[in-house]
Amino acid sequence: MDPGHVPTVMILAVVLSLVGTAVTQQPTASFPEDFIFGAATASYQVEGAWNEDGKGENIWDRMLHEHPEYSSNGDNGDVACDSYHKYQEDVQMLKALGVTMYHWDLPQALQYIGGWPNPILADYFVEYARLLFDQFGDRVRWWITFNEPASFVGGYSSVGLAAPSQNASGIGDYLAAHTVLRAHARAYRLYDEQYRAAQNGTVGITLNSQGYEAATNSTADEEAVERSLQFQLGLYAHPIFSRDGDYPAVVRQRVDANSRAEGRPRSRLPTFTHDQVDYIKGTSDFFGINHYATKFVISGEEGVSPSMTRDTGTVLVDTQNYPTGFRNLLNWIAAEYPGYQVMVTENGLRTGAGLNDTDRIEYYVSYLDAVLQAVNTDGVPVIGYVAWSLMDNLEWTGGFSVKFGLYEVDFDDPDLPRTPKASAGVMGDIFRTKQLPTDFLRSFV
Ligand code: IFM
Repeated sequence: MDPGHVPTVMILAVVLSLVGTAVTQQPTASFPEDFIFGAATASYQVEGAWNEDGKGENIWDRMLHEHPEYSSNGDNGDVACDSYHKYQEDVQMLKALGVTMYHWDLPQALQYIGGWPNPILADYFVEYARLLFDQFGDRVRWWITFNEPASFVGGYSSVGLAAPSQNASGIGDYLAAHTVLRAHARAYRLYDEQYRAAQNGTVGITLNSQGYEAATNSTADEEAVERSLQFQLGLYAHPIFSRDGDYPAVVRQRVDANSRAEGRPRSRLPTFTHDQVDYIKGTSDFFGINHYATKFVISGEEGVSPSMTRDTGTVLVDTQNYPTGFRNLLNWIAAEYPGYQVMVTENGLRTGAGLNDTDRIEYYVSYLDAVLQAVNTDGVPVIGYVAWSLMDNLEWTGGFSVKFGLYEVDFDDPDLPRTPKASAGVMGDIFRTKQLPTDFLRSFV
């Protein structure tokens, strides 16, 4: 871990000071006065300066240098949005900022010893957390240990989709998840024991889940929805947020059974000791959730063997932007893990280029309406919402042609100028007024 290159904009959870034209639509729906709004980016996706100031190589540098064919147009994060140098300009787009500790860019040196499937990574992570608490804890109030473990453990289950591109499906991903849960808990406990009293911050984790809806009203497909949620979200959430801790029973039972059927001497899903179950339980001050779309599923089998997909026992029928699916997901989280405040740490729409991004505005307003209904009608304790993303950036192997930004970045211009899109104006208004311009509401399904 290289303190010399600890990024100024490695950022999540930022409160925006967005510029742009005010919207004139009649606001009719209000968020609570203390609701937190923000927009997010991540270090590898915006910073660039990949080998400057003593920064070491990470697993994404390595994968996209060795295999440019894995990403769209051979794009990589060597320069990205150059936020490492343009941070002052970027900070002008923000009012305040927090920090996510790990957003997928593991130092390559740690991948040489196996990466996240190696349990010793938890020791390295806790020392990294200590360094961040020491260096930034006097200014940072919100810490997120990991962003989307369910996404980045995918780097241990397939080739060419995510770094480090290791083909260990159904084994490496579970081992990585196991280490990440232990590493997260250690960072949280470290903060509790040595920093919280003086720094008075909040420490949590961000998980990610699509919505899941049954494609038919059969009991089998309803059960498939529950399995999808438990494998995607419960795998990480149950050990931390549930009353009993440990992996969800259905995950334990299915991976154990499949492992036996495959003739293995042990389950592909590792086991926590009783002490570890107790140690991990309760190690988050809030429930961070990233969400983008909803999947419609039926019961069945697909995917290679072994794999998490096959263990889940579901077949994907369709994926849609479906705000009601988000409202249902928020309700599921509140029912499954009562007592935790929920923070939406990413939500956004991928589009092509263009400043007049009406589809993004409709997406945001409709999804924010779903959040509002979850809060005001259903009583889900959502305390904040962070849009992905502040600016167009490197969408991992999707490259620079996938656009998520409220601000456009012109990647053809060596100066990489930032220009607000129409969505920046509308979202800036929502963030300032805490009211939704409901004229933009759209039913996506
Ligand atoms: O760009 C990613 C981000 O790094 C993690 N969450 C999903 C985003 C959009 O795909």
